[in-house]
Amino acid sequence: MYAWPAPKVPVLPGQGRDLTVHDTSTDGRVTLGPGPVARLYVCGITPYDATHMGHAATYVAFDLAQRVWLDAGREVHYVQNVTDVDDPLLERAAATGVEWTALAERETALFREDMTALRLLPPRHYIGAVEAIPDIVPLIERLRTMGAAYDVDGDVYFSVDSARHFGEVSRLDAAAMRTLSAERGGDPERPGKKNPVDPLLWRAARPGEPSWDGASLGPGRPGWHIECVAIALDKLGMGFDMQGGGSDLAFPHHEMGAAHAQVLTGEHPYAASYVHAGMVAYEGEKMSKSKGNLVFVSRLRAAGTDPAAIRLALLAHHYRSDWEWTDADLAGAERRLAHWRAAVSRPDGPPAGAVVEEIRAALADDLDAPAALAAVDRWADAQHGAGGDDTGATGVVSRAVDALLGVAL
Ligand code: 5CA
Ligand code: ZN
Repeated sequence: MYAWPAPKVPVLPGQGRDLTVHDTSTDGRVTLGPGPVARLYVCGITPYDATHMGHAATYVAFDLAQRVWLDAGREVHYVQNVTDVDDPLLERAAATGVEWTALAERETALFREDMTALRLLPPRHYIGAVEAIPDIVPLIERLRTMGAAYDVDGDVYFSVDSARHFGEVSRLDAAAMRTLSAERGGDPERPGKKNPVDPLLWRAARPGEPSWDGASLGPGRPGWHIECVAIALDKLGMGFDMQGGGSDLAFPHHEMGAAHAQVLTGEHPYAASYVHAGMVAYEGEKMSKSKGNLVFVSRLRAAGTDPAAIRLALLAHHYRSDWEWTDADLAGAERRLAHWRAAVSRPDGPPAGAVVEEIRAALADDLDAPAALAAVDRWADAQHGAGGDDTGATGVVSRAVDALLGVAL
């Protein structure tokens, strides 16, 4: 499906750096040496409600990764999905009396607008679960032939015990996995399963639910994890550089995805790094569509908030930290944006070389956006007190803030 228009990314003088990130599977740092093309898969939305600050913060984090790679002279092959058929979407559609496809289309359209406003680089392939069904069915059939999948009353489950590396992504014990499985879309209590955390691959058609031809699987719809695996294997192949998403996806979603892919291909690893953004809370709890404690990007935009200020508010927190959104975040970002804009509008002052290198170094070091913002703050402070030598600095700084932080001054 169509993604959204790409913002221009200015090319900067000097040399960008290699990206080092924190990898969940090793709980350590990896420097990604992706060669000329960096391959990135970031899990997309389930489009049953508008983009909130938590989603936006997560997508901005992976946008920074791409900007570091681009600055280092690499090409980025970026893939994102849309979970446009799944239980929460169907439940919301039924509860609100909206046709489920109309709900998915409306919320996906709004997401595109939000991503465009926030100047996120679009994926090269933006693929819906429904679109991917013809690729998903043969993978499930293959897992079944291999003995890695089994039936429970017509539904098909993946056997996690068939995956040699199962557990390597989240490194959780069985009890923790079981608890999280129940909280995050699994059904550990269902009788007839080999392992309580075994995830659904194919859900047989139920009355009143949409279903598709599943060949030997019978009519039904795909499970969640196999959706992302089918898309990632088709578009990126095994061993891609980074699997990204919020920390709530480490288990079960990314764990199961890695397990499916490794059994299917006999290769390891699925991804060279599993990178997870912290959870954004609001009013004391994780911001979530199911809880309804939400601050929407689109609502702030409609109220006249500059999207650049929203982006700066998100960048002020390190992507791996859990934090709580407050109105003060936005007020602080608006002040910072005004300060930076005034600084680049003044006659040239201090040279730009140091600040560009500081932004580069901060982002290459596990996407440390707060450190990058602090570097620009220092430059802007100095600029306000400086004279009027024509050093060309303001142009270089505004291009660096645009290229590396995605903020247009
Ligand atoms: N469609 C699946 C992924 S395949 C899904 O998780 N969709 S989602 O709409 O629920 O979330 C989209 C992305 O936003 C995921 O990476 C998720 O981890 C992230 N996310 C959701 N809530 C928050 C939050 N409160 N803070 C930070 N990130 C969040
Ligand atoms: Zn996913």
